[in-house]
Amino acid sequence: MRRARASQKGGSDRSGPTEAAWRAYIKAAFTTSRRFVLSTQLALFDDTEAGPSGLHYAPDFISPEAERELIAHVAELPLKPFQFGAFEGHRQVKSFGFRYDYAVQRMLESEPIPDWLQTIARAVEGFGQLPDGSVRQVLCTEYDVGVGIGWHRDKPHFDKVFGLSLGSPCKFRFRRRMGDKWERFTLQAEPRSLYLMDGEARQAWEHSIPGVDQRRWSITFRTMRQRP
Ligand SMILES: O=C(O)CCC(=O)C(=O)O
Repeated sequence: MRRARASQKGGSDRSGPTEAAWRAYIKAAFTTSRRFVLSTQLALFDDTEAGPSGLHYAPDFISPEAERELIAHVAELPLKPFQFGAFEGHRQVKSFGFRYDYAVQRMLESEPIPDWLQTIARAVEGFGQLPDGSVRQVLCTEYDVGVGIGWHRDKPHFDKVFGLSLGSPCKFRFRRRMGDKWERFTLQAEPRSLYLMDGEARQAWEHSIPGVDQRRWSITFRTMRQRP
């Protein structure tokens, strides 16, 4: 598996990297990841590996410094337990752009995607070879130790789903039914990595994350399939 590493140019002070330095990290990540995805689209998780088709993975998509910056932003958000109708999940979330309301079973507009997420959203779109602005929904999630997410497929309103892992690794598990058995695959999603679920990985396979060993944050970037 080829690796793409973001450069760590640019200074930082106690308040974090400057905007210019931050853009430099992302530009580096964008450039290397774009090359990465172009050169490995067919090789990564191809027939020689048992992974779902449409699953792409870029380790080290952002630098450790950019990771710290993003975690600091997410930690400042008014995170709330994930609401699943009458039930409450253990993970803490904040949605931007749109949010699916399980109580009314509809996609609702939510706060606009904030400025601090725009640069990374552009980099993610670059990775997916999508036009700027394709990412219309962003979900920031915090998983405390022992917290995970159950088996599911993302709502059909969404199309491509990208996930940036921050803070600690997780086992990103996939399963799909094959007759009376489950076909399974686990991606070890390292901190600072980005995954993309498209095609079968998105439509045919379910995914889940078992309880994490250390606190983990993720930022999920989604394009829309249909206007809600
Ligand atoms: O934390 C992640 O990377 C996955 C999040 C996820 O599957 C979801 O919010 O639907």
